[in-house]
Amino acid sequence: MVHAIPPAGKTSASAGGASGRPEAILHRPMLETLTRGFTAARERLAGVRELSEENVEQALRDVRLSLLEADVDLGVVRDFLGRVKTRALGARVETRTLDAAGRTLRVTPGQHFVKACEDELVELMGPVDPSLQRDAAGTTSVMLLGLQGVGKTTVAAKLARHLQREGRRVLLVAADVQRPAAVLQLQQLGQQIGVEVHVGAPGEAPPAICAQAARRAVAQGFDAVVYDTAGRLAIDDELMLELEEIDRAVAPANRILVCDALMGRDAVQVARAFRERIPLDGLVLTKLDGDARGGAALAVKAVTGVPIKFVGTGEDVERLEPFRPEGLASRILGMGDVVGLVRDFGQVVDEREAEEDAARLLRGRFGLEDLLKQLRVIQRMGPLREVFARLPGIGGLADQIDEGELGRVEALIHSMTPAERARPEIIDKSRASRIARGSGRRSREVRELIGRFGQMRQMMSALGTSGGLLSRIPGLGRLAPSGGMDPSALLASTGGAASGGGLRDSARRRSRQKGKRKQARNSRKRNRRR
Ligand SMILES: Nc1nc2c(ncn2[C@@H]2O[C@H](COP(=O)(O)OP(=O)(O)OP(=O)(O)O)[C@@H](O)[C@H]2O)c(=O)[nH]1
Ligand SMILES: [Mg+2]
Repeated sequence: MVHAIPPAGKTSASAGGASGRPEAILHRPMLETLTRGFTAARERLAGVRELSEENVEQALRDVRLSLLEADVDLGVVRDFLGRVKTRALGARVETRTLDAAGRTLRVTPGQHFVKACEDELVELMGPVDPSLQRDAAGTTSVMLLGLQGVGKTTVAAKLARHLQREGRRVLLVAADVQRPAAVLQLQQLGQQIGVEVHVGAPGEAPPAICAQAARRAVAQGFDAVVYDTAGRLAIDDELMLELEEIDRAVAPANRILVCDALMGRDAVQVARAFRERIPLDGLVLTKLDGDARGGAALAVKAVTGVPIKFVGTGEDVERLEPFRPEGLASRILGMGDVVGLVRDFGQVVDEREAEEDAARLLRGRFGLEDLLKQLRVIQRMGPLREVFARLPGIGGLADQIDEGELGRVEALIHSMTPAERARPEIIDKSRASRIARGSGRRSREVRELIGRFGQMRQMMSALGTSGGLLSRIPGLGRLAPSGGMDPSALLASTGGAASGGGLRDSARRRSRQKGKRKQARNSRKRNRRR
């Protein structure tokens, strides 16, 4: 039996979307279609005094359109909308609530609707347990299966990296002998992350290769084994038989299906078809960075009962995230994924160093060298555009980020001497033109950078612990003085982020206020003299 399922993955042309340009993939924030629908619904309810059958219906129409456009399974859409409606209209809307500090907060009907959507989205996609099981011998064995080109081999390496981070000794197994280059691909990835790759003898069949690898793992003390199997364009008997044989040969503790987000609704069909032959423990949804629709993420659990355990968000071996329905739900709702962001931040930032930065900033000694370090931390968290997309309230700005600007700022700082980096105020006209020459930029850009940095530094020391982009992230309060430095403000000249103007405005406002205070002091003095 052959299911008529279109080839997925490498045929990514469809992801170019309306513009049809393949590079457009990189410039479209993840799940854009869904976010657009929910944002429209939220805006529609922004001014209403209470939720009624009528205005909720209208808002749900926006949501419905985006769900269908995102290729979410029809039955799931109908069900989901019904549940949101019941939840939104069902309970009496409490318009007042207390926050943690005991202050009264007002909840608008629009917010109540968003909360209903959020709860239902989480319910739809969860519950999720991203942990991987161990077999009787204590080995975390993972068999990866899926159609051709969905990212199995990449996921094999990503999972190996993930397990390696947990302190495990991992063996990767090249069980794809279909594609001549497949073994080499896995070997290269293994080498990149420092993980051993088991390769079969010429002509050896995949089940035999896997069985041999399982024995080797026991004999040589590997406590995690990841089997990378072959894919096919469509689900056929030959593929299934081979997978069943491997399954019998090694009895893996985890049978993980890999699907890519580009498959849309087909991912659900594929998961169903695989599950009929092999009991699946979970799913990895890849290329979530490349698809603006992402409908598969919403529907697959509801239809097949197979939970998503991880999502892949890029080609790099580090781009694998444990799936968190709450995070995805708030991202879809245009509210950012703060928890995920904080987790990533924790992975790349050295706490002690951050605290030292904070102390230096408070003493007013934060230089361009420190800024450079901060820019690098942010870069390590992934493309700046993605970092922004996950911040609450400003996710929409992500599209305007110019990654190149970050590089230009770096180039400028690199051309400065250590003294200039520490005290940018010493950079006069002739130093500026030397720096410009060294970095291939213009003098004007050097002066602009120094000007903006000066304003930022002044603001940060005046404000002490608040104000910046990163300081608004709950949990980063401790790092606020250094994290609070808002590198995006430096990108203001190209429209990189909206905060540049805000910073300039408030600097101007503060200086006006200072002037007024001085005037008042002088006039008090004059009065006293009289
Ligand atoms: N953008 C993006 N690309 C990915 C992701 N995962 C994999 N890829 C890319 O997708 C392509 C196919 O990945 P593979 O890992 O070779 O897929 P496969 O399922 O092993 O392919 P076959 O072995 O031929 O069936 C490669 O170019 C990967 O770099 C992801 O999460 N995001
Ligand atoms: Mg492969």
